[in-house]
Amino acid sequence: MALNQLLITFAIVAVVLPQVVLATEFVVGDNSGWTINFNYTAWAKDKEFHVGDKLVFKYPAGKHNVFKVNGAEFKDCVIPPVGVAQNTGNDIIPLAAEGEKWYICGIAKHCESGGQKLAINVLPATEKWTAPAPAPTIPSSAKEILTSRYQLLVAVTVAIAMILNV
Ligand SMILES: *[C@@H]1O[C@H](CO)[C@@H](O)[C@H](O)[C@H]1NC(C)=O
Ligand SMILES: [Cu+2]
Repeated sequence: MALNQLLITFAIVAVVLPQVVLATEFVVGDNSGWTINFNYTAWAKDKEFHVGDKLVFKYPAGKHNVFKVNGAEFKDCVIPPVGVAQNTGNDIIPLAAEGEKWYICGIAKHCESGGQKLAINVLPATEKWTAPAPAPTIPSSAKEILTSRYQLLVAVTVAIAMILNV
């Protein structure tokens, strides 16, 4: 009885886990966070952002903020007239739609002089693993690790089931 419950739990985890872990939270600037004199173009360059992922802007509250802007405002570091800043110091921005997104800091000349601006391109949502086979075109090494972890989990589940002869 308890054994069956364990196996059912494994099976549920094996199905649910990949869809959970494939939504990535990107801490903007990694350990540097959201700050001046950091090259966010270089930071974003080799990353793939997908619908369903999240950006997390981390900084000491009050020192910076985050405005979502359009391409022209990004280029000229202009704060949008009706824009509302995120300013908690731990601003989580879900990427809800595909396409180019632009973010700037609106404090002093951080954007203009400090280069505190981030442009990203958001790709369609990652394919669900419930599809017959994973798409062969997912290039990110992070996802390959996740895939192999998932395959490991499935293999372990199957092995346990076989050993226990259920
Ligand atoms: C930031 O990085 C990008 C991409 O690596 C590079 O093209 C650009 O010149 C860098 N900008 C500065 C200000 O260093
Ligand atoms: Cu700033």
